[in-house]
Amino acid sequence: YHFNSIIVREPSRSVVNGLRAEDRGSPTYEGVKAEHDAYLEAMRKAGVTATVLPPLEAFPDSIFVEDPALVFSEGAILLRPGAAKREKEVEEIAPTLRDMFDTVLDLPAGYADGGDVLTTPEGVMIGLSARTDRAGAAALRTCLDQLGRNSEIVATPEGVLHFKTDCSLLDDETILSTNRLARSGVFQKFRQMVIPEGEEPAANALRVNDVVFVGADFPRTIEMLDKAGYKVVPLKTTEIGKIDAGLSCMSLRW
Ligand code: CIR
Repeated sequence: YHFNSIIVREPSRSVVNGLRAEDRGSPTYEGVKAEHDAYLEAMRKAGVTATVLPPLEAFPDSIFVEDPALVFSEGAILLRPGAAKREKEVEEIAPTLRDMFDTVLDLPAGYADGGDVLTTPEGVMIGLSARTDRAGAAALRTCLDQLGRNSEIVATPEGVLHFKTDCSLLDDETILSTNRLARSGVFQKFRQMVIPEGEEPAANALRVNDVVFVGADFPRTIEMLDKAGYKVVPLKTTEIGKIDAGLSCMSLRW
């Protein structure tokens, strides 16, 4: 969670057509843009240098740069998103990553979304989901081996979009998790903080340097983290939440 650099992409007007599992109304472009602007400003305040990519009208979900690629200080991996509509986002971000990283690997098989990948000091956890299949997860492990990173394949709870929809890293030994994911036992090696019932989308928090970003709509989670001594910065995620997104998805960090 110590980062110097991030990549973000400005939302396109087409973001109102972003993918969603359940229709709870479309976000507005202005609303998403305001949330994105506030996110970028907060990230910069947390000490990172941002590369800001231009909007892509043809790809409504392309603001969520976390899904088509993975980045580490040792190199980047171009993934293959499991949603057909998002597959070509990889070609769009590839030139930037090739410019910025000496090593850029291609996922050799299967499908994997960056939203299913949680990097921890113990290793990289790859959650199987409707977007990340076994072939993709296994192929990703071979790429991670090449970068010298340990990894393991785990399960994402049924009906949850991404592994990281339900968890985030708070510090070297602590994971913030929904109860449904914590119960599966995947975080035995960690201290776990469990999201209060009813605030499940708060699990997609984001630790950047000394700050933990948390969705502003989740007061009980904010209070819990605050009491535990974390420096919490609430950020609005109401609009992007309508297209199943949270805080980690809007940047690539290294
Ligand atoms: C999608 O369904 O792909 C987008 N509407 C939301 C992606 C959120 N990404 C993430 O949590 N990493």
